[in-house]
Amino acid sequence: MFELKVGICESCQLVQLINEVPPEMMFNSHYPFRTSSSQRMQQHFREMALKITAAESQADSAPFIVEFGCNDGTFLESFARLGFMHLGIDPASNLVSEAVARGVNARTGWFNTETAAEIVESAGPATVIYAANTFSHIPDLASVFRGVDLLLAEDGRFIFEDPYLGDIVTKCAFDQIYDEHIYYFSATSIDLVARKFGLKLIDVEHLGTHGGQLRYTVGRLHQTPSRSVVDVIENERQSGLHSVERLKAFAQTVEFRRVELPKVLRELATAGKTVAGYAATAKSATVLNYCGIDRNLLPVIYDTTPEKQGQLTPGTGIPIKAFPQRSEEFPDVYLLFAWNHEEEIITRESAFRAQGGTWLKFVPDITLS
Ligand code: JHZ
Repeated sequence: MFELKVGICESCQLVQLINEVPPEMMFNSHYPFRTSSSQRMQQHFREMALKITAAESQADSAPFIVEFGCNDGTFLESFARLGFMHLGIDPASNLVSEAVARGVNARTGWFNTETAAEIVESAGPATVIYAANTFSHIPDLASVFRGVDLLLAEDGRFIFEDPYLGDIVTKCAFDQIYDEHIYYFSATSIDLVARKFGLKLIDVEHLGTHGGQLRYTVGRLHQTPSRSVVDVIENERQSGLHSVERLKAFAQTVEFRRVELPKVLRELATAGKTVAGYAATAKSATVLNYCGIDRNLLPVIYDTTPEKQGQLTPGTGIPIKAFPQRSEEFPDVYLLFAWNHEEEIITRESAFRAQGGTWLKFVPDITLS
């Protein structure tokens, strides 16, 4: 049993889980999440690959792209097609096989100081090291930063994307807090931590993906940071993002959600409405367990992942099934756990709304629409 408790480090301002779940318990040959499960995310990674390709084509040195947490190869596939030198590394062997089947050069493993040393010795320095939704999942940040320092070319860039503490707090996206997400990064904390390893934040970009993320670019101390670094850090300071008062106020709003969401579900049941969960996301484990929502309040959750179908949600035992194919089987209300893919989902599910279906959302507020 692991307690899901969050704290902040007073010296580096890093918001983080207090208890760590050993990574091998989560990221192994049964890992079910696929980057390709969202069309919008596929497009996002193709666009990012194009951006990197354009920049790398202008550079003097031959490009070498290393991605850790390469998952099913969605991002690296573009580089494989172009014949760019690349390498993906991921502990989920099942997904590495899928990446290899896509033509990606990928291997099973963890990214750390040791593997970075091996890669630089066998293949030379990386011009870009990339990680999306991965760095915030690794407890040993020091080992990653030391690895980056060893592997990165002198003018190389370490680019990573992760949920932004600023969005989590302002949108009350408390479900981003779950076992896999050990860190909740901000520009301030990343710059402070990177500097301990002879690196620094040189660019930062706000993204709409996964409900609000930052794309951080870290480089060496001689590299010049862009204006956005100064602006975002100043904005975080002015808004008091890392202050204990601000974080306590966030915790209080989260407490309201804990009471309100099950209340809405009880009211819907009393009104005779059928409700089903939309997507058995990793995030939903926090919502269900924290708000005490079990199969009495939510009898089923639908999800596209074959490995999740036929299973029960952890701790709350709600059956996960494949989505209904016929409109007669639609529920009256869908509780949208994959709210971070709202646009993509609501567009695709237009038949549900056309039939009178209602979406129940809980981020940023609890709404029925
Ligand atoms: P989604 C995972 O979190 C885990 P999750 C991880 N820790 C992380 O950081 C993020 O991804 C990036 C289903 N689905 O993307 C498929 C549908 O059924 O919000 C998956 O089971 N229909 C690495 O799980 C799940 O949702 C759909 O239309 O919170 C993925 O949910 C879509 C788009 C998804 O991430």
